[in-house]
Amino acid sequence: KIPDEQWAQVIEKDGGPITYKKIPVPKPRPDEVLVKIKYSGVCHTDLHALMGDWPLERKTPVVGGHEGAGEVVAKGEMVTKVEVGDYAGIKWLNSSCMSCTFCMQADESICPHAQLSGYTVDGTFQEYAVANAAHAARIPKGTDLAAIAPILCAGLTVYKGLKESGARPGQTVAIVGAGGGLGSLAIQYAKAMGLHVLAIDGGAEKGEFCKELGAMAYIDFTTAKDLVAEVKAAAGDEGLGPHAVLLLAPREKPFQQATGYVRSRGTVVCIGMPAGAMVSMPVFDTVTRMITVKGSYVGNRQDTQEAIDFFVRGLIKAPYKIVGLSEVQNVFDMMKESKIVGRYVVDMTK
Ligand code: 8ID
Ligand code: ZN
Ligand code: ZN
Repeated sequence: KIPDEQWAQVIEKDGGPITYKKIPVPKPRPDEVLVKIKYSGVCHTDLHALMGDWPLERKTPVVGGHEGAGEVVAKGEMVTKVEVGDYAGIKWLNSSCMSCTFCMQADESICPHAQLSGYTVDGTFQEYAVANAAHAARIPKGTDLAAIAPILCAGLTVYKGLKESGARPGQTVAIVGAGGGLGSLAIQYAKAMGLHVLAIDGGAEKGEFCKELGAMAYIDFTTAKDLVAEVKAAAGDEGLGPHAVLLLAPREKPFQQATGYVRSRGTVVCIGMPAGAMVSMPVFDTVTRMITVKGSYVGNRQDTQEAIDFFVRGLIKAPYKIVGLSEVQNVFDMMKESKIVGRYVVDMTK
């Protein structure tokens, strides 16, 4: 009952448009599962892949997508812990070597041999996709597959980023790009982790949205006269600033502002990846205010299961919109103009 051909969205040339076409259904290798994808989220990383704007080599042509949720329909002979019929998720980390020093410490996202869904290997914008069984996310039976799809990259990434920030319950985190895909989930995870949220994004609609999701304050970067001062003031505690900052926006400017408003001893976590951008900060302040600046890149298998567990417990409710697989380019067009509020998820049957 597994067909030979299927519909897919394929990146064929830098800059796009992405091509909706029929391609062969892949076969799982001995250590892989074949997942019938029901829904896939559309991440801004998919747009970077389409534009070819990162200094990281991409396969061409490549099927895009890396937030795929579905059901296992076949598996390789070495796969023992996953059964046909199980729900599974395919994420950015499609596989890693499992034997380098990073993999041995479960730091598989920095494995030099990692394979990336929708980038170095075919991803989840297709009806059937393969992933290494150990890296495929385990999703409990009965879970809403459309709602959980964005957890597989956006949710996992912001959950890991919040852990990396070291912010503790009761403290305040500023989320930059709070109205987007990662941002909307970051508000929800931060709230579930007992943090106060200061949301930063552009426009009134995203402001309403962030407050509905649980942000205590919203700062509009498009109208703020002195963004740094406004963020410090909104964080309370006599203007000391937020304890942590999650930089999620795919623009350079916030990466040059964050050390200005983060609290002394605070941590700035870089997650968004604007093309060609640099982080910059005054050495004097960084030293005398003891500021930490670090990067955070998706998460490992354990982080994945923890992020899913928050969702399954009903703690994470970020709105998303569903469109057909054939409409991925329309989603990219809206994303380029920062018009998306929350996340888009594509339905593989349409
Ligand atoms: O593991 C990782 N580090 C990881 C994982 C997943 C995604 C990194 N990413 C990267 C993506 O590649 C992308 O560069 O995170 C970035 C954001 O992804 P996204 O959340 O999927 O993008 P989005 O839905 O388009 O949201 C971006 C938001 O940023 C706002 C936009 O208005 C939008 O709501 N924004 C912009 I553009 N400029 C801003 C600014 N100056 C800003 N918000 C605040 N200040
Ligand atoms: Zn992603
Ligand atoms: Zn490795």
